Amino acid sequence: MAMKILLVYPEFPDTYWSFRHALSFEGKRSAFPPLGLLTISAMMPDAWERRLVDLNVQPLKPADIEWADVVFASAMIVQKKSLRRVVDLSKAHGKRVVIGGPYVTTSAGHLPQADHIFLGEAEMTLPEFVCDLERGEPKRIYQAAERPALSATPIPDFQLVDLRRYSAMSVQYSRGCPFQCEFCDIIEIYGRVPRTKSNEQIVAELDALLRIGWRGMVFIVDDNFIGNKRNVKRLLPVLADWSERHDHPFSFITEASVNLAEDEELLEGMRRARFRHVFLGIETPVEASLKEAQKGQNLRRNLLDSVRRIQSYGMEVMAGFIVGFDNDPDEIFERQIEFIRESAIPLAMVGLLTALPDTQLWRRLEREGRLLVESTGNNTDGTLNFVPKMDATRLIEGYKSIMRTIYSPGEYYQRALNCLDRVVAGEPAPSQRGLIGDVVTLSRIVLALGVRDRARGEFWRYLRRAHAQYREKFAEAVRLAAVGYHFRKLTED
Ligand code: B12
Ligand code: SF4
Repeated sequence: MAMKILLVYPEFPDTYWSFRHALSFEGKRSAFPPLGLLTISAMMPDAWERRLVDLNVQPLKPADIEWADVVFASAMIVQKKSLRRVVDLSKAHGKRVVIGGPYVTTSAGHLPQADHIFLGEAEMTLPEFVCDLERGEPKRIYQAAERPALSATPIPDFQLVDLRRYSAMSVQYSRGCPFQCEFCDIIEIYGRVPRTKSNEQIVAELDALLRIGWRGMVFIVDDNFIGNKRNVKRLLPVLADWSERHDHPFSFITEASVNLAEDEELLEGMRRARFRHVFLGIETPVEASLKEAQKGQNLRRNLLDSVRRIQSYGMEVMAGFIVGFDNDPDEIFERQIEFIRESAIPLAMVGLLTALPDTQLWRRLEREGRLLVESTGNNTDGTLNFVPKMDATRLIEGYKSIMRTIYSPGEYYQRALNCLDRVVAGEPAPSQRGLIGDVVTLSRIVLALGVRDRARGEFWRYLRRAHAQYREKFAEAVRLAAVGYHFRKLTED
């Protein structure tokens, strides 16, 4: 039976992660495409016609819904309002609606009225649903019995994506993480035994991206890219050789645990394969808080040394920081600011500790009677969903003071310069947009930051220093200025 399938990705609120103010310079609408939907699309029968509407790059038109037989939607908690609107609208058009993804998996209690609900990863359950639907007996709930081997994951349907709208493409190598951080929902959703794809699968995905014409940044969206060190050490040389053979069409960005800094082979492998950015979960420089968070992997070496070591392999370090641990001392805000300054991490994602559903933290706070409400899913919106040890008003004020300080123009530009100083230059990063596109982007940035912005004096001083001292990294310097502008705008808002 041929079916028309509409895949809908709900809208994100405007957060630090949306990169909205920086993306507009590039003429892009969103940073990354919705890989979960592209992946489930590839599990559907070839005869089913598929379309993607990502609300972060285009509106959902009534005609799109009218066209479809079935609407599939995926969401994180932070997209729950928009998901509800998508479901209601599709139901109002009389459509069958299927939902899944991390929000649906972790919050089964209060979901919108969809016809079919997928809990967990869909590699085994979606084919079952397809059969049930074709037999006319689809179930309401599909619960993955176990976490599937990623050999069952098909090449995502990248061709559904309008490449012009995104600043990077995504691939996934592994799911899960071996660590046990108390606040983390990754290990609850995807497990503590990292499962990886084969080298052949990854190469086939990169080939697919190349075939549809992508050039530029590729985000390896793993929870912890080095979760399975043995396998990743086998992948990295393959990745480097593939890049070499294809004249380096991509540079890579990923997420990893801090113990990356301990492993020379991994660092060298990532440098060769052209990893340019890595996001680390640093969380806090306070030892007692790291212990409380069960983040032993961050206690093994000096954290500042670890960051410096990774930067010396040509990777800009981005990192997550958290305030609100029970063990945070009174001077936590100054200590976080100091650490971020000294580590030369331009993009520091600082958040308030959040109890996500069904995490170890959630369970502890529930036992202690400290849970307040379900999380908004956005740990940077200045709200708390539990009773902290520190006075709540003080905590929120302190959090805001960190953001105001680290994204003030002087502080940010200095950090960006320090980062340029430490990150050893690699070959120029490939660009999807070509020279003319790059010139247009540069003019937009100069107009916004160098003419209209009240901090234009600092911008020009920064550019002059970057040009004089780090000429070979000038494009990177401009990119950092643009992203810093996004963070400052949001902080001011
Ligand atoms: C890439 C990524 C992002 C990208 C988004 C890219 C995009 N457009 O999708 C960026 C960097 C922007 C991002 C941001 C955020 N993210 Co994010 N992100 C991820 C990450 C690392 C990978 C997502 C991915 O592509 N996975 C690959 C696909 C294949 O996996 P999947 O989505 O789970 O899909 C499988 C199943 O779930 C299922 N499925 C999924 N959808 C559907 C739908 C249907 C109908 C069906 C049948 C099945 C199904 O089938 C797939 C195959 O098995 C995940 C972690 C993870 N491992 O998934 C976190 C994750 C999704 N993010 C998370 C969070 C919290 C955020 C932020 C709120 C962070 C913050 N603190 O502010 C922000 C919010 C964004 C915003 N603007 O406000 C949480 C969500 C928690 C939750 N329970 O909702 C996760 C799980 C990680 C975490 N614990 O921190 N994120
Ligand atoms: S290292 Fe990151 S992904 Fe792994 S358990 Fe800790 S927070 Fe979760």
